[in-house]
Formats: sequence, C-alpha cells, structure tokens
Amino acid sequence: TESMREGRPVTVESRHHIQVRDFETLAETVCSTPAAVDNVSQYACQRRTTTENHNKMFTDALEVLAESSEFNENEGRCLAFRRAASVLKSLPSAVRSLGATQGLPCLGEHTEAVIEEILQFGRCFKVEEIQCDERYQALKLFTSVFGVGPKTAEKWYRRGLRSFKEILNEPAIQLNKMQRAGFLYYRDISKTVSKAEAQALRCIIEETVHWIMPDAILALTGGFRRGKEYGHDVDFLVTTPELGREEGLLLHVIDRLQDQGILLYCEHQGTTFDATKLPSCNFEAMDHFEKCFLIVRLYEDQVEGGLQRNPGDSRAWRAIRVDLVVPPVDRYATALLGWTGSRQFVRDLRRFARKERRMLFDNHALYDKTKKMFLSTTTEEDIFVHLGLEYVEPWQRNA
Ligand code: DCT
Ligand code: MG
Repeated sequence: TESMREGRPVTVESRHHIQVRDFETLAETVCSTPAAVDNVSQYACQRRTTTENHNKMFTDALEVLAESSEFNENEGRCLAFRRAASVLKSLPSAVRSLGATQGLPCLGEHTEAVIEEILQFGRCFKVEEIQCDERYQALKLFTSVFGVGPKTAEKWYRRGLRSFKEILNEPAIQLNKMQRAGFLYYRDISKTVSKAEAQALRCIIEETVHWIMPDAILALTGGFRRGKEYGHDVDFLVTTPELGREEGLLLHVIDRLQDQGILLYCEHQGTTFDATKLPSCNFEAMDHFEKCFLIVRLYEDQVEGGLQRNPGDSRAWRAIRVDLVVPPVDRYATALLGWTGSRQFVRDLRRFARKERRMLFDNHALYDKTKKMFLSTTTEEDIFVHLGLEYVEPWQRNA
C-alpha cells in the first residue's frame, strides 16, 4: 500500500497467483477475471448450467471442431472439445480476454487457440475451413437424416455420394425402414420442435397413456425438462406405480396412437433389461428398457400459438419425432436422470461416480464397488445424495 500511494509500479501476488507488474495490468486482471470463475469443477455434474449461454460464439466453434473430430473417429479430441465447450457454457458471463480463462478446467491448447482467435478476429479460421470442407458438409447433411449415423454417412460419402438426390437415385443403396421415414419426413423433422409443440404432444401422450391406465406415471424428459425452448424431438418416460404392471403398456399405447391415425412411423424395441447382468460397465451403450422411436402427426389446432411451419406449407399438421421409454418403476429415478440429460451432464455423472466414488452409475442402477452393493434410488435426489453431490435442478443440467 505504501508504494501504491506513491503511484509506483509494484509486483503484487494476486489470488490467482499471477505476478502482476503494474497497476494497469493489475486492473485488467481484476476486471477480466470474474470471481465466479474460481473453482469451476472439471465435472459437469458439479456445475450449474442453465440454457443461457454467454459464450455461444466460442461454444459453437468448439462444437464444430468436436463434430469434425467425431467424423474423423478421433474420440479423444471430440470429447476434449465437448468438455471445453461445456465449461464455457457454465460461465456466468462472456469471456472477454484470454486471461479470463485462467484456471478453468478442460481448456487445452487447441481450445485456448480457438478462443484467442475469436477474441482477436471475431472468427476462427480452422472452423471456417472445416465448414467449407466437402466431406464435413456431406457427413453433416447425411447424419441429419433420422436413422443415419456417422458409419452409414461415411459409407455413402466413400461411394462418391454428396446429396440426398444422389442417395435416393442410387439403385445399389437399400434404405432401412427408419431411413425411409427419415427422408420421407425430412422437412418436418429436421425443423426444431418448440416448447408449445412439445406441450401439445405431452397432452396427446398423457391422454392416451391415462386412457389405458389412469394411474400410469408420465414424465417429459430430455431438453424440454431442462427448460429448453427448442429441441429436435420430444422424450417421455412412462411407468406404473406397481412393478410389472408396465408390461404390455407401451404396445397398447402404440395401438391407440395408431387408431387415432397420428402414427406416421414406429420402431418398437422390447426390453432386454436383466437385473442379474448388472452392474454394466458398458456406459455409452443404449439402455435396456423397452422403448419406441416414433414419428407423430401434430395438428395446428392442438398447439397453443399454432405450429411452426416451413414457408409455403399449407398443411394443417407437421411430423414430430417422439421417444417413449418404459423403465420398471424401481429403475425410474436412474432412468429419469439419464433421459433428462444433457448428454454431457450424464456422461460426467458417470465419470464422477467411477473416478471419485468408486461407483458405477447408468440408466439402470447405482452400484457401490467398495461396498459391493446396489444403492437404493427412489428419486433423483437420492442419487445425488449417494454420490455426495449437491442437487442440481433439471434446468441447471444444460452442460
Ligand atoms: N439418452 C440416453 N440414451 C439414449 C439416447 C439418449 O440416455 N440412447 C439420453 C441423453 C439425453 C436424453 O436422453 C435425451 O436425448 P436427446 O433427445 O438426444 O437429447 P436432448 O437433450 O433432448 O436434445 P434435443 O433438444 O436435441 O432433443
Ligand atoms: Mg430430446
């Protein structure tokens, strides 16, 4: 303080352990390093991430890099970019200088370089290069079709195919039932689903489920449970208060939707759930619950404020992707947590459980490897308690 009064440059040890050489740099460091940036966890399940993203400029760029790494089957890089984007999404304000990212976890040198470039030029040249790349464009286009994953997209690209027209005109290509539906309803289902449209679907599903079984339990999950305004589909969990009574319910629901004439596509998967095979270590795999992937017709007059429409579309309806998942009631909490997402949030819950608690968590169960026993999980809160984590509300799980 003595030298400060005299206005001489000083060396100050900041709480960020940065050697600050003079007042100007000191001021800059203090202003550009918001206190809230302190102690950001490397695990998404220890961060609170709302739908409000103050760093979209950076996270959009990082997501292009992640996607491109995924197309190149570089899983490690893909995950690194996704983690970095997720950390930035959780920040309470926009990053305005590279100094503001000091001490943040999961930001590697590639990510730092991207942030620096965007801060300096407002854009990232590597990202623009990828977006202009023929292979990236083709794979992005192909994987936007329901039923087409990166493997199929790559196969088509290798055959020299570049557009939907070329794929549909290629006699050697046999589309499966899901892909045929994907192309048939492409214009509708590639368009986002609004909250009002999701709400309307909730009413339809609720009415149908409760007509069959008045005490069945229904929950809207996925992005809409996390408070998102838009999604790519609408996800639901359905179960019954008594174990076993859920058997046959989903097929009945499907029949009923069919009778109403609103079922445009349905793929039903029976349950492969086997409690004796738990705990499973195959975390990225699909869960074993009975489920169906649907395309449902939603009418204009069912939606408050009307449907979102494509220009020139005069139909009174649009097609929407809906997933229904039916866990047995004793698996409801783990299934709800898993299907609420976000993918990154749940991925980190599993990683946290494994690395920090020696526990295995997936959509089916929570297992303690030390105690060699399954932990009882009736609610989502129970799971957080067992893991020794503060509860994170669904709307704070947008990691
Ligand atoms: N999920 C899962 N097992 C799957 C597929 C998904 O556990 N086989 C989880 C991950 C997130 C959640 O279910 C919902 O999945 P999506 O609908 O793909 O994600 P979303 O967060 O709802 O995003 P969107 O808004 O795009 O639908
Ligand atoms: Mg969804």
